[in-house]
Amino acid sequence: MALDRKDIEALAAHLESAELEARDVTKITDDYPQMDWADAYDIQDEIRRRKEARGHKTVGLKAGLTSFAKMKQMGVDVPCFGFVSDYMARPDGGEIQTSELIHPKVEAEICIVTKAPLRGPGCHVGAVMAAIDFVLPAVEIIDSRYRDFKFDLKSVIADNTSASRFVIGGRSRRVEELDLRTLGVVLEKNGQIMAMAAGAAVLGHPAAAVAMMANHLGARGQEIPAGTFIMTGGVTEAIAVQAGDSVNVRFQDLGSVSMKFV
Ligand code: OOG
Ligand code: MG
Repeated sequence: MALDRKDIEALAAHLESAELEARDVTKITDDYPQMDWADAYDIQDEIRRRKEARGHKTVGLKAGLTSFAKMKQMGVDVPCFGFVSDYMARPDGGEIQTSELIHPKVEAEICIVTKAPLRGPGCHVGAVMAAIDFVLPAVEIIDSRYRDFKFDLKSVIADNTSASRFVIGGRSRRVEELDLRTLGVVLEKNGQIMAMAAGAAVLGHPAAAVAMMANHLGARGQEIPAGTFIMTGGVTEAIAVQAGDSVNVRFQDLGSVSMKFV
């Protein structure tokens, strides 16, 4: 740990205020180049503590930068992990207020809900498959608090991996009914196809993102509890949206998820 508790708390307040006021900031490693990985996750944990202290429930976990398309788009080569809160959820087919956001982008994500706890180290795809209760599709709206979406991995981890809004839709399926690797995803904006991919784009298998998350949490003495909603990360690159845009994502066997940006 390179930062002291006072710096961690100040940086959490700084990044969370930027989120809540829809205001961009420069990446925090510019001012704190000595910051390490533990500091980055400690800042994120402090943001989570602040939200929970104000009565917001943490309703899911997310993996980010798990697809090769996303890693390439953002210029990083390691996944990251964050959380989503109750107030970030929006209904399928609903409206997303762009005035509350800085520079939103949409991502198509294969999600799971667990029926058993997962704890690393040593968690693997098989253990994750055994712990999946059901699979469901979602769109994540990311909104980095960093100017022009320019960041490094430590800065984005501290910023709760750009978490902003999410929409769960479509229909859920039992994992035995699906092949998570070949599951196709087509992302449309204003009726035009913007990106497409299959589940294998996420680390070769979306369950690998969950295993990696369990191993990451295990190293910090935490586990993924039963009943956890987990977003495994965007399968394609993220697509920028603005007021007036309609987004519809079709997931093979899981239905579609849509929203309008106003
Ligand atoms: C970081 C968050 C990435 C995903 O699904 O890859 C993410 C970012 O690109 O701003 O949520
Ligand atoms: Mg995402």
